[in-house]
Amino acid sequence: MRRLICLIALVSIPAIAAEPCGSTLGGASMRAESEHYSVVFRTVPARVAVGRAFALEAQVCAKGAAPRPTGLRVDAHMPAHRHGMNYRPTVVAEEGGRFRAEGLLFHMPGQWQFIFDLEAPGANERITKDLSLE
Ligand SMILES: [Cu+2]
Repeated sequence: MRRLICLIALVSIPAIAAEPCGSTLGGASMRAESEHYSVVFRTVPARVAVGRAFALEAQVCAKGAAPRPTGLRVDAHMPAHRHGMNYRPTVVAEEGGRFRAEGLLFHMPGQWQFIFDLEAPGANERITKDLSLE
């Protein structure tokens, strides 16, 4: 039951800015796309290290007339190994349409994949982005 509660730790995403997606994020960022949404994000610190907790700052933008997303879940896994992280990140909405996920930790080197699950009226979407960790 505890796990279930963590899985649905959704946050509401504030108004989406008209500027280019990710413009409210400082510094280098990664970008991932789905049919209706873009996610621009960066890790804090910028360089992810094995066994070190990190955070993720991101902005979600709707494309065209896509409805504004109402919730977001952040996770990561290693597709080739069929396992996730040992920790469940928490997601907090911030100003300017940004959000911050805390408590990510990649416990082994290899090919990881970030997962952004967006809840939106009528259509949930999953956006993924690979990250290779040495
Ligand atoms: Cu693994």
